[in-house]
Order: sequence, then C-alpha cells, then structure tokens
Amino acid sequence: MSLDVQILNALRGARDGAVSGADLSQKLHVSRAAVWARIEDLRSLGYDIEASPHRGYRLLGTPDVLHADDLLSRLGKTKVIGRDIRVFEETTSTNDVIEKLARDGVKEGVVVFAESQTRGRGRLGRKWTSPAKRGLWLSILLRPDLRPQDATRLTVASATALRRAIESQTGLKPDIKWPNDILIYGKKVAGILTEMSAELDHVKYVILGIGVDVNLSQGDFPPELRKVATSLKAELGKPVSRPELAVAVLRELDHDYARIASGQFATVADEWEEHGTTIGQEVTIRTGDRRIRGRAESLGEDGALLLRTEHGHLERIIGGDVTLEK
Ligand code: BT5
Repeated sequence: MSLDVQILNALRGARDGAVSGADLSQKLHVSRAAVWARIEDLRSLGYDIEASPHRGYRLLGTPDVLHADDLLSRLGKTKVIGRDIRVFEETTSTNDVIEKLARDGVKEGVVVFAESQTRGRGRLGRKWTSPAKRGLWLSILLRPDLRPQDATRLTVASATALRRAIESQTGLKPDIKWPNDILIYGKKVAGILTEMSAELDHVKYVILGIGVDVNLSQGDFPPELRKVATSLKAELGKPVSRPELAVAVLRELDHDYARIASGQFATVADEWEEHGTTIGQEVTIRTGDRRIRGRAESLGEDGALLLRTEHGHLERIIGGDVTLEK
C-alpha cells in the first residue's frame, strides 16, 4: 500500500475527524516531514486537507478526479476486482491497455481507468464517445474458469452490477437492455464491451470494458447521439461524484463475479430479468446480416437470450442489436 493510500485511509478512519502529524508518522513509520510532504502533494491534486496545529490533519473534501491511491483507499478489500488500480490521463482504449497487461501475464482483477480515450470503442468497432473527466471509462482483466460459450454470463453480471451501483449512488432506476446497454427512460447511459481470448474449451482471459456517462452535458455528445444517449447528471439535475461511483461499480462487480464463480448465475439472471426491458417483448434482433423477429422469452443459463421466433422455434442468441417492436 502506498503512503498516500495509508494517509487517506487514516484520515477517513479518524474517529473525531482529525489525526495528528505525530500519530501519522508513528503509525506509518515515516518522519513527520515525510507525512507533511505527502499531504502537500495530495493538496496539489485537489484534496482539501486542513492542517491545524491543535487538531492535526482533517480531510474536508476530495476532488472529482480519478486517483489510483484514492480509489484503492475507498474501495478497501475486495475478493478479486480492484486489487490493482491504474489511472491514465489519456489512452486509445482502456481495453487495449488491459489486453497488453493480459498478454504480459498480469493477474486477474486489475482495473484500468482513463480520464479520456482517443479511440474508445463499442461492439463491432463502433465508436464510443469518451470526453475527458466527464465519465467513467474503465476496463477490467478477468481470468474466469468458464467455457467460451458461457462468457456472456459476464456481460449479464456486469449489467446487473452496474445497474445496482448507479441506483445506489443516484437513486435513479436504470433498465437493462440485452445484451449490454443500461438505459434511463429509454436513453443509453452506459455500455459494456466484453472481449475475450479463448481456446476451444476454456477462456484464457476476458476484458470487461465499461463506459458510464456520468457528468456529460448535452454538448459533450455528438449531435447524432443527443436524442438516444443521456448522462446521470442530465437525469439527476446535478453532478455525480465519479470516484464514489467508480468504487461502487467495482464493489458490485466484485460481488457478482463471486456469484458467477461460485455457480450462482441463476440468481444473477433472476435479478437481470427483474430489471430487463427485453424479456416478454416482441423484438427484432440484428446479428451480422441476419434479422430475426420474435418474442424474447428468457435468459439461458449461459447468458444467451432465448427468442421464440415468428416461426415458433426457440433460438439462442448470443450477440446482436435488439430493437423493441412497439
Ligand atoms: C457499447 O457498444 O455499448 C460498449 C461501450 C463500451 C465502452 C467502454 S469505455 C471503456 C472501455 N474502453 C473502450 O474502448 N470501450 C469500453 P455498442 O452496444 O456497440 O454501442 C455503441 C453505440 O453506442 C455507438 O454506435 C453509438 O451509437 C452509441 N454511443 C457512443 N458513445 C456513447 C456514449 N458515450 N454514451 C451513449 N451511447 C454512446
């Protein structure tokens, strides 16, 4: 744990709100001057830390920036996700960064955030708008013990986790649209991009990419998205703390990943169905060049969508774009 994490932990955990320089230096086994230097550094990053000769140090406010040490300090202990967090000012795509780490053999659970992405992407090479410091653009490396055909479970689990995190932090009630969209009043507020490397019978690694439109204003979206996309700030009428939401997302993901790892996908699927807009609806699904119409019946135990086609067959759909027929 870095010194910054330990200092932030101590300030957050202080019983009467303040910790003296002497206590910090003793607890962390460094000089008081070293503590002071780190406090100055945290202040320059925007942390509002009061230093009073009588009371000691007090954390009064934190900035809306993503800072790896701060995120680690807030997150505390998790089973897998977030035991290593890295933040970049700018990347092409956080999925690219994770892919490189995966190939280098890094352990699962590492999370990469970028304040902005120059080539953020959706499925099938679509563009994902990722303006600086307005959203959460993150990717996570997983090495699940799953067969490739069950990997869609992870997208389903991510959607349920993301929905819960957004609800707990904002009070908004998002819906899930199969397979990877989080919507508020029909507008997209978050998307998930699951990429994987697999052999025939087992998954080598999965990269879970998540984009959440947190504090974007209308003008941050390109004109063609303004009617179909929204942000949490736009729906709530006030900005949302990105570090707090980031930590909630990681905690919920960790929880659902554990549910999948312990064979409880059915409980995740039940929760998904409860909040999904797709089940029970007449839909058209575009997958590659195919268009299939039918009624979305349920979620299969591998995470696929089970569709009763207009010809009466039950089809397992593992990818595609869903349009609800009104
Ligand atoms: C997705 O694809 O929804 C997956 C998005 C995943 C983004 C994250 S950000 C961190 C990580 N790094 C990456 O490079 N990607 C992941 P899809 O279902 O194909 O939707 C893409 C479509 O959503 C686009 O064609 C646009 O119509 C729309 N779109 C683009 N940017 C958007 C935004 N910021 N908010 C809402 N909709 C957007």
